[in-house]
Amino acid sequence: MLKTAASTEGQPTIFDKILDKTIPSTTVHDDDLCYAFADINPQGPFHCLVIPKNRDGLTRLSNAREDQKEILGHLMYTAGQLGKANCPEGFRTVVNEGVQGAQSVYHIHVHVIGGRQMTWPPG
Ligand code: DGP
Repeated sequence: MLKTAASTEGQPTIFDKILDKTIPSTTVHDDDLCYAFADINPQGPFHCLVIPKNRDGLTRLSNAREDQKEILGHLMYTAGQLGKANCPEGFRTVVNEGVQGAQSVYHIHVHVIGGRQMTWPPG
């Protein structure tokens, strides 16, 4: 199913509520810069989302500013570490972007999915 861009892009997101604990989540990782939690709709035995604690306009990958390279690197590094720890046989990292990229939450996040054999191409 095609997802549509949220008309509220740039407004507080459901992930802000997860960060401020208004909405409960299952913690996978927590550090000064990012938070990782179990996806509510897992696409594999392991599926978490890695998000920046300070979104700072980073709604989607294409919005990233040059001064956000460090946080982007931290999100990807953390995704790799979580994948390695939880999916030793391999895993997939995904950043959905925009309408055709099937992004539904406009608060940048890296999916880490594993624990099963992936196929290619993705849907
Ligand atoms: P995307 O389509 O790339 O924007 O992925 C958004 C993901 O967020 C999707 O896999 C489901 C997940 N998600 C949405 N709402 C919640 C929630 O309230 N809690 C949790 N844990 N995950 C959520």
